[in-house]
Order: sequence, then structure tokens, then C-alpha cells
Amino acid sequence: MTQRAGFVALIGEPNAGKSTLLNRMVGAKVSIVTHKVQTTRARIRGVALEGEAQIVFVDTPGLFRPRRRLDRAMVAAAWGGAADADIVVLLVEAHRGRTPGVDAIIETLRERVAEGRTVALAINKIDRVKAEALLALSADLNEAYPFARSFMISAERGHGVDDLRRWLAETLPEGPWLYPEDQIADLPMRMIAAEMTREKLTLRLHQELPYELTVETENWEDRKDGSTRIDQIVYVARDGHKGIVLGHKGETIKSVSQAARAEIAEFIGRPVHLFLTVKVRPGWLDEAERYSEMGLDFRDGD
Ligand SMILES: Nc1nc2c(ncn2[C@@H]2O[C@H](COP(=O)(O)OP(=O)(O)OP(=O)(O)O)[C@@H](O)[C@H]2O)c(=O)[nH]1
Ligand SMILES: [Mg+2]
Repeated sequence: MTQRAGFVALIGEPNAGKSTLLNRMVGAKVSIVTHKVQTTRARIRGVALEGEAQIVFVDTPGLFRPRRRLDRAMVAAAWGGAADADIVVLLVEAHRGRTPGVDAIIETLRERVAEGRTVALAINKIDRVKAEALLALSADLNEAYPFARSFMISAERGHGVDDLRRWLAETLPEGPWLYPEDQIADLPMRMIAAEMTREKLTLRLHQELPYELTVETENWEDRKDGSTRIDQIVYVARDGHKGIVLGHKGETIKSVSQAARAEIAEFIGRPVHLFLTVKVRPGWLDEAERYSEMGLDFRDGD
């Protein structure tokens, strides 16, 4: 059989379930997931195999109307992912339907991406609605845009995901595989580890979560005894945010650190010693280095 390989970009509004779908396709948690919008900040590649095809999924930040510099960099990264892909899959939330945000994405798809590129629709979270509503939504969206195929899935529960994977595998171009057979992610381990800590912070901080927060892995040391020491910095923009992240008597940062350590240790298969430091850095949202650490372009996207 001939080998096939290529890139499949997952795009959609914030919270559509793109990262959940990527993780399910890859079979490991490569990209962080929370119930909050704007969780993913950069392009994250995860690799899945289906028969003779290697499908490289590209998770992207949610698409919305950006205002701040970080927003603009995120949205630019998402459209960049779509522009580079062989196939684009637009995720739409079943229970929210055709929102103005979805229409805006379709508009941009038409203007910037569509030419010669295969675009499919995946209505996600079908576990949240009645089946009757799905057909009408699918028809409506297909009227707005000529999707090559439409799928109805639940990324969380797995419904319809095998069909989507099979179709992607047979639709990708013929060609040699792009990654070694056993590789599942294309993101430096230090970045995955920082993302895991950011996820735990996001889950723990609820409404108090500062938007102006980022996590970087500063030091990574694989020790002779088989364990790994990891030092990370949590950057916040204001003094008040430092207290929020630390929590009463340091309880918040302690529980975040424990949860992140366990997840990183499981991922790398080694015991981990994780040290978190919180730093107040008022201008970090305008520092080029912070963006490159996140895998984003500092230059303003359009
Ligand atoms: N009920 C239900 N919830 C889902 C499904 N897929 C994802 N979710 C939930 O939707 C929320 C958002 O999921 P993510 O995968 O982080 O969404 P995303 O599109 O990557 O979001 P951003 O990175 O912020 O753009 C999480 O709480 C998921 O558990 C699904 O099929 N059904
Ligand atoms: Mg995401």
C-alpha cells in the first residue's frame, strides 16, 4: 500500500473542542484542555497513524476578534496553521450552532484559505443536543460554505471520530511519512511541561485567573538517579496577581505544583521534582522573548 501523509489543521471558535479532538486522535494528552476559552495559545502538532497514513494534526488557538497583542499573535498563529495544512477541519459546537463568530471564520476561510484546499466540517459536542437539530445545523452550515465533507462528532466521548480519522487518512496526499513512527508530538518537552502547569493553574484559579499569565520552563535536568528536576517561572503582570497565584499560605501554588508534577512525570515516565517561582513582570505581554517561548510570532499579525 502507498504511504500517505500530511497536515490537518483543526480550527474553530475558542472552546470548540479542538485540543480535545487532537488528544483523542493522538491517543495521548499533547495539548492542554480546560472549560475556559482561549486555552491554547500556539500551534501544537500531534501525530496519529491510520493504516498507511500518518496524519499530523495541528491544534490551533481559537479564532475570535483579537484586540490585544497576545490575542493577535494567537489568531495569526491559527490562520497560519490553516494556511499550511493539506486539510482544514472547522469545528463548530453543536449546541451553539452558527454563531456570528462561526460566520466570521467562514468569511475568512473563503478569502484566505479555501483556494485548492480541502475544508471539512466537524460539528462537535453532539452529546449535548438532540439528533434532529444536527441535520438542520449541518444543512445551514453547508449552505454557508461548500464543505468537502461534514461529520458529527463528540471529541470527548469519541462518537464519529473514527469515521473522521479514516476519511482524513484516505484524503491526504500520497507521500512518505513526515515523522518517525513512534513520535506523537512535535513540541519541545519543556514547552509541554510548561503547558501542563498552565493548565493546572487555569483549572485551579477559576474566575480569578489573570489573563496576563504565562509559564516558562527555565531549567530541565535529567539526573543520574533517573529523576528529572524542572524549574519553571510563572510570569504575572501585577503584584496583586502574584498573591492570587500563590494563594493563602501558598496553598494554591502548592496544589498546582503537585498536580502538574504528577502529569509531567506520567508523560515522561520518570519521577519529577518541580519547582515553581512566581515573578511579577509588568511588561511581559510586550516582550518578544515571552512570545518566542510560547511559540508565537511577536510581530503583529493582521
Ligand atoms: N460535552 C462535550 N464537551 C466537550 C467535547 N469536546 C470538548 N469538550 C469540552 O469543551 C471544553 C473546551 O475544550 P478544548 O478542547 O479545550 O477546546 P479548544 O477548542 O481547544 O479551546 P481553545 O484552546 O480555548 O480555543 C472542555 O471543557 C472540553 O472538555 C464534546 O464532544 N462534548
Ligand atoms: Mg485548545
